[in-house]
Amino acid sequence: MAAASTVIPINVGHIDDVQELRKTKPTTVPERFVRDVTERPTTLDSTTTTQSSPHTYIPIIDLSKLVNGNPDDFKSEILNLTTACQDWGFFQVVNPGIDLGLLESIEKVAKDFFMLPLEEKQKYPMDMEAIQGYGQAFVFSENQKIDWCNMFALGFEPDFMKRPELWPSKPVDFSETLESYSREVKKLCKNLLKYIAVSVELKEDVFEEMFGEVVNGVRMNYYPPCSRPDLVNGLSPHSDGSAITVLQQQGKGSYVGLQILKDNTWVPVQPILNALVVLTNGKYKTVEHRAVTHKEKDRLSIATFYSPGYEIELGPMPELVDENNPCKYKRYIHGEYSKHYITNKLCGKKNLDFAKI
Ligand SMILES: O=C(O)CCC(=O)C(=O)O
Ligand SMILES: [Fe+2]
Repeated sequence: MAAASTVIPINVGHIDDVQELRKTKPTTVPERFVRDVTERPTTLDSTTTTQSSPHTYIPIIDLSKLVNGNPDDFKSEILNLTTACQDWGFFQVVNPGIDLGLLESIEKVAKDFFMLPLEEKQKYPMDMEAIQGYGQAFVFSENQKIDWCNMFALGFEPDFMKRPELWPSKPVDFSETLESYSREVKKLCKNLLKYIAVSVELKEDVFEEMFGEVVNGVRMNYYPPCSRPDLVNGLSPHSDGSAITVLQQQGKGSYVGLQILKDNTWVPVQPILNALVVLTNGKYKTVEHRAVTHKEKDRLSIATFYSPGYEIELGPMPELVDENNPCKYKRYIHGEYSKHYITNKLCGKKNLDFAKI
């Protein structure tokens, strides 16, 4: 999600809408979606792996223990947070302080939107420069392989990011639901950043002060079933360009589609509310992740990205740099990084090279 920038003429070639493909040619996967052997998803048996297996234990943070837990609970949950951010760059949040009904409503309006006829959705075409609207994003050439996914992305903040012409009139309660949802998720992001600051022994409002006028937006991803999930990517491996991402995965009737890379193994993540974290001079990790598809089932995910203002200069926090932890990242203006992020295809953690010394 980023501000519109100077127009770079690009030819992305013909992009099939994956939902239409699924409707009209359910057994066909066009060549443009078929990955080279090295890029194909490997661990596809994700439905059988659960968190009960110690190998795939994924950190869970109970936000209620941080917000109103007793001092012992608070301390132990901060320690959990530290481990989660250091070892994984990822955790699932339980008791996120968001009304369950709202989580269900946003899923419903998002799904209803994707189920509209193509002509209706195409009233809000993807602006590839800004990554807002409906369709495919992160495509930069006609030779580039594309993901088995439809996206619908919208910016909220700052004001100039909001593109009212891309907010759909159907379903009728879409905008209102998204407004309420994003307000609540923003509160969650602020809260998480506060506790992340505490976990690295910084002042709790350090990020809030640093971030200025935050950049905030949502991306809804819809993955229709695919006859050959072994050949395609739902969403290519990447790390997010935000400071923090809150990802809601479809709760019911779906499959385990999100995978995160841990010690060179793709680990499936059972759906709960997730958060992905970056930004502390390599002390805390950014996690590489991807989405895979399923032969019979579809899947929806809703990612909210929360970032510092574009004009803010970012760099390693001086408090986290010393002889033992030398500076690994340069200082840069966040808007420049954002532009770099959205003008390159999703490719593992390659976008981070921009910030490295
Ligand atoms: O569908 C998912 O679980 C992943 C979505 C994601 O990583 C993103 O939108 O950046
Ligand atoms: Fe992501």
